[in-house]
Amino acid sequence: MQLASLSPVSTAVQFRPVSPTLAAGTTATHQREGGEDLTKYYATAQGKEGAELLRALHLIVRTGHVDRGYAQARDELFGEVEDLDGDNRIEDLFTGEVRGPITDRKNGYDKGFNTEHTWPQSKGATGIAQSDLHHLHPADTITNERRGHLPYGDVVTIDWSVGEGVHQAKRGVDALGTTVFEPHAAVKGDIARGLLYFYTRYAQSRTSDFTLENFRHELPTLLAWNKADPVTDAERARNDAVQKVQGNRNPYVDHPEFIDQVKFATLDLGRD
Ligand SMILES: [Ca+2]
Repeated sequence: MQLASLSPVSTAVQFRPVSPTLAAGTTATHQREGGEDLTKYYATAQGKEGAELLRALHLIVRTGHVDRGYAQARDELFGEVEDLDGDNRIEDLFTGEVRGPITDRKNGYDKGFNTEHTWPQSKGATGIAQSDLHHLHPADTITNERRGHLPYGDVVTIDWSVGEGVHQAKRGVDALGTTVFEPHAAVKGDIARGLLYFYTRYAQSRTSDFTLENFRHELPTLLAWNKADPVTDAERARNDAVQKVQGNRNPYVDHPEFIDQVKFATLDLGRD
């Protein structure tokens, strides 16, 4: 018997095991680093709903948010926030493919990853928003080019895809005839909660390029994706890690029920 035949194929595409999901609407009970209670962080949001809740959440997430610059933010992303178990292996946002060893932005690029802005830079992710890790993720460079600045959505007719089965990401036309991009299922809720955060953070303190062009089209899909892919412990841990470097949290990861209480579907989203 040749021992070589028993060696793992190092070039095979690798994925992490699926992590357990918590029920949608589950309230976070863990403590923030340093022991400060999440209840205190969200105190001014309690008892509010609709536009009033949205305003309260905007003020909460704006407070203490530090702009470290885009270069540092991406090093934090590749070196810390996306590698919480410290195994130096990073996931592609779109398919879940795992690559490594990656310890910073530079060797992330060497492995074919760059940084995906789920709210595109061309739609207003500039200034402090360009470096906001709540909506940034490592992604395969080629797949990221295919997504470009398309809205996210459910593809009905595929014109391009990568990966297979539950790990497939695809581009194509949605039920309304708009060209959209659809990532693998396990990340749909994460993207939705990140984009709902982005709207909450920036729609009321806009960058000069800010536009709702994508968000208006995406919103019904994001609300559905939030339900279909509930918050996981890994997503909560990521929220903690992002707070550690930039000073604010994603409320919709801590309290998914806020999404229902804001009533996004009937909200006046504001000017485009
Ligand atoms: Ca998920």
